[in-house]
Amino acid sequence: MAQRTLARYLTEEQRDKGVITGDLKFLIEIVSRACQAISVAIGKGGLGGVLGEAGSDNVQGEAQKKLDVLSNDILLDANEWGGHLAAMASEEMDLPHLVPHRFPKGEYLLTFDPLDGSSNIDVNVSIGTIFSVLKCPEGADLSTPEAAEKAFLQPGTAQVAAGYAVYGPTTLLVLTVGDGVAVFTLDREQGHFVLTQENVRIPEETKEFAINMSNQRFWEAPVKRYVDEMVAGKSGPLGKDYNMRWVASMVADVHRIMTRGGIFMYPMDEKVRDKGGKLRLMYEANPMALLVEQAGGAATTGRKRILDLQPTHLHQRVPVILGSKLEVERVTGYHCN
Ligand code: P6P
Repeated sequence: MAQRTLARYLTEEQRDKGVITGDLKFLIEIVSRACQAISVAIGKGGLGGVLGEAGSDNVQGEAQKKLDVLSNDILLDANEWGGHLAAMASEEMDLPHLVPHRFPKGEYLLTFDPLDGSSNIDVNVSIGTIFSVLKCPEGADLSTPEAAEKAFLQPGTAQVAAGYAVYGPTTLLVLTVGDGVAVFTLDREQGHFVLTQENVRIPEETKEFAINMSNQRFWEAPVKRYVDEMVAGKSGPLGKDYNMRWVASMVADVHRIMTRGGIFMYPMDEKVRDKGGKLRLMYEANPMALLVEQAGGAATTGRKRILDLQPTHLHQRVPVILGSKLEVERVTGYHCN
C-alpha cells in the first residue's frame, strides 16, 4: 500500500473530512518542512558549527544556543512568504513577527518554541520544536508588533492545530488538527514525513512520573503529597510501585507519555512563583495540552484546565500537570481539597 505521507493525511482531513482548510494544510506542510531542515541542522552537530552559545539572550533572559537562533530563523523564513499567516510569535522573540508587506497575509497565527530543551543540545539528548496555530481575529490590529500581541491572546481551546517535532533517534512529527493525534516519521531518503501511527491514546493509568525532583523543597503541599505517595510505592496509599523519568526536554517527556502513558509535572513552586511558573503557555503548555486531551489525557495547572486559561501576555508562564487522565485528576483533586 502506498505510504500515507503527511500531505496525503492532511488532504484526507481537508478534502474528505472537511476538518481543515487548504491554507491550514499548506501551513502545516510548511512547518513540517522547516522541522525537516532543523533536523538536518541538528544532525550535523559539531560538524555543522552549530553547537554552543549564540552569545545572546532571549526575551526569557536565557542564553541562546546557536541552534535556538538558527531554528527560529528557519521557521520565520519558511512561513513568512506563503500567504497563509498574519503573524508569528516565538519563545525566542520579544514581540510578534509580522508578515512583511511585500508578502500576502493569511488568516492564521503561528506560535512556536523553535527548539525546546536547548540545554540538551550539546549533550546529544532529544530536543524538539513545539508549535500552535490560531486563527487571526477579524479586524485584529496588526499595525505594529506591539499591537499584534493582543491577537495571539486566545485560550488554548481556540487552537486549530498543534504539534511537535521530536529530534531523537528518529525525527517524528506529532500533530492534531482537532481530529485525534497522528504520528509521522521522517523518511530521510524520501525527504518527507510518513504516517506511522494515528488515533494515539494515552493510557488512563500509569506507573511512571516525570518531575524535576531537585525542586522538591519548593513544591506546594498537594504535589509533595502526590510524589511522596508514588515514591512510597506498593506499601503506600496508591498500592503500586512507580518509576521516574526526567529528560528535561518537555517534547521528549511528553512524547514518552503519548507513547506509553505517564504524568508530567512542572508544577508551581516557590522558585518560579513570581514568574507564574516555568513553562510558557502560548507555545509549550497550550499545544501540548491540546495534543494530550486529543489523545484522551488531561492537562491542568493543578487547579484549572490549561486550555481554558485566558492568556494575559505572550510569554506568560503557567504550572503544567499533564498526561494519564486518572493520575492528573488525582493530583489536581489534591489541590482542590
Ligand atoms: P529544568 C527546557 O528548557 C524546558 O523549557 C522544558 O523543555 C523542560 O521540561 C524544562 O524546561 C526543564 O526544566 O528546570 O528541569 O531544567
